[in-house]
Amino acid sequence: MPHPILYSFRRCPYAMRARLGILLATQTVELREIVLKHKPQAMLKASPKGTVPVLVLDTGKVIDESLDIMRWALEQNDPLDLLMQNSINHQTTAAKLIAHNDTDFKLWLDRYKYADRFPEYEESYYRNKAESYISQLEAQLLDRDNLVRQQVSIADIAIFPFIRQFAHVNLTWWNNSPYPRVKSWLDMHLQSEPFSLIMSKYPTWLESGKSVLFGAQ
Ligand SMILES: N[C@@H](CCC(=O)N[C@@H](CS)C(=O)NCC(=O)O)C(=O)O
Repeated sequence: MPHPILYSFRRCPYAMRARLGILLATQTVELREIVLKHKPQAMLKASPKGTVPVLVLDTGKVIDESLDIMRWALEQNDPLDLLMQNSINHQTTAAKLIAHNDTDFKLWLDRYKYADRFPEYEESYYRNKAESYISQLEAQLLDRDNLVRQQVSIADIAIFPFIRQFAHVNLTWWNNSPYPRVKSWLDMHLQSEPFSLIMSKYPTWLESGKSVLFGAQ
């Protein structure tokens, strides 16, 4: 049986969440590491919008939104119950946190990260806008080690790759920022085994190249 194909880019937070979902769902895919400036024709043929991650199933079905890839993987197998199937309340909280991350927070994160491209305001203005989401995460972590419940859920693995980006814009500022719970939560996920596994380096896939398997073997 051929494995589904995942077009991925190591440093992309959307691709990170997809790889985490696949790994924690114990699925196996053929990983094709791409370069964003030279997207392979085969990927663009499958998904003309040209963003990673893209998953191509053996049925030919294409899933080209990171959250949908996570959900697809976890619907195959979800040993940690990351989807929190028995709690509509938890699912709703997770969906709201992820939606906020993917819209408002991501917008301010990009302006903060590339503040020189948005000279209308200072870097700190953009950081300040993004910080309201970080405060919200800090409040979520008041009574628990993860965002929705004590154990990890889809919300944590969908969101922490973006908070990592936010932290990395100015690590000195981050280390001195008033968000102790978000900092510990981020460190916990960055030091976790799944994160180190999904951040392994793969050679770039060339159309003619050899395939690399990723996930449960
Ligand atoms: N909504 C998409 C967003 C994916 C996305 O924007 N990925 C970025 C890389 S992090 C990308 O591929 N951008 C296209 C480009 O840079 O050419 C998803 O969740 O999968």
